[in-house]
Amino acid sequence: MTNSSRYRFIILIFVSAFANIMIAQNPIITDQFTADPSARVFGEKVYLYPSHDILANEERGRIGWFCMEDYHVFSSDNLTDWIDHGVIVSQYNVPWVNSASYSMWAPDCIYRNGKYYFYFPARAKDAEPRKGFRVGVAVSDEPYGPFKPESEPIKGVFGIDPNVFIDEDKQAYLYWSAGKIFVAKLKENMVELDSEPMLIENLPSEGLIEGPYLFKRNGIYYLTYPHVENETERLEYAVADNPMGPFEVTGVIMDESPSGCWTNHQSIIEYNNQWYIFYHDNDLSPDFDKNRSIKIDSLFFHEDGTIKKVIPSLRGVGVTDASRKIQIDRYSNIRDEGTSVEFLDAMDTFGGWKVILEDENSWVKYNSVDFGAGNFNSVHVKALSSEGGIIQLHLNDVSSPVISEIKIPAGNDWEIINTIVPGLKSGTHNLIVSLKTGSRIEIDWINFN
Ligand code: FUB
Repeated sequence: MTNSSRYRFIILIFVSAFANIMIAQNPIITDQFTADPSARVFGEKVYLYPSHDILANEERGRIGWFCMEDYHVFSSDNLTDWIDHGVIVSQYNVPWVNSASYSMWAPDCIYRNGKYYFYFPARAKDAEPRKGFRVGVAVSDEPYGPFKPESEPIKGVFGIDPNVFIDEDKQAYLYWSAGKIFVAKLKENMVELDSEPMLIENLPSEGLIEGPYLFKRNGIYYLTYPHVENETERLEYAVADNPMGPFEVTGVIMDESPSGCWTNHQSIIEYNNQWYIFYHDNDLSPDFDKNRSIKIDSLFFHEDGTIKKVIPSLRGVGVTDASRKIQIDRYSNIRDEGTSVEFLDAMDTFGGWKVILEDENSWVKYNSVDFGAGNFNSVHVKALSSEGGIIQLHLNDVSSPVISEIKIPAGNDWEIINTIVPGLKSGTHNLIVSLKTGSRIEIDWINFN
């Protein structure tokens, strides 16, 4: 171990003692359901403030509907390793919230004058059942808390999905939705409106619109929002040269999910000179779309400032260290025939997925694996094959030379197979796994040593 890797290892152990670390591609949080991601760059890190879906039952919430009792915050400095800092606000510690409403929907957070302001919707104590969403604020000295909730919701705001934007002239704006999108100025104290709520006009008049998220790039204000144009939500945007409009509907950022997940909800940030979109789908709960999971993909602009449509990926973003478990079921590309992805255990989806190679010549590609200085000389593969077979590894492309052949023994249990790989290259490469012989090989992960 070099001094710097020893130092990183010690830090990792130290942080692990206080928070839960996840290493994941898409979805990025795999030990709980998360939705409505609001990502923010604070200092050197990205902080993620999502909703926290749980499953309603006889004792909590409304069966078959959204059920959320609290919020966690997550942080990362590489968009791959996420630290869960735990619960920051819950329905049990906000004085004005109905603590049996399980209605803590999409939040947001922003920094101003040394404080972090966390905005969240919830049903108020005095509201009619299933109605009465208000928006509250909790304040902290740090992005990960502790957050202290204000005793009352923001006066004049009735609705969900708060989003806050502070312009270069320091004026803050609060956006929220109530079937349509509204905006008002915020006072410098960030907890009171400084103007009457205004309906944002010129957005689609048919179909629910919610989840506003505004960002600015090159002087253009982009108002992004989920909208039901057809049967489920897709992500769209409108642009303006003023944060309060008038906005002009400009395009679709992401089509409806083929999974059928009825909602989607986005945030868009620039981090280390790359733009990213955070959104959600129901990857970990394919049969129930109120238990969702957050994903990230890169976002690009055309020369004229319009947004290129994002095709959701499983691979997500970031570079994966070759020594980590490379989850090739989160592939960047796959041969259509003779390949499939299934949960390792359909009864416990938090356990993740496996890839199955069934046809000779079937392959799966996982991009951006970092082999460092080229000091790796063996590979571990966790695999299962009742009849056994041989898989091949290639770097960069499936037509590139085979760097290793790995014999998977016949058996009915998962095995970790270790194979020497001499002369592994340094640097960052795509990793391709192909089937040479065998009728069905299941692979959980691969890593290099
Ligand atoms: O998470 C509950 C609601 O679903 C959010 O507030 C909406 O934006 C939609 O994602």
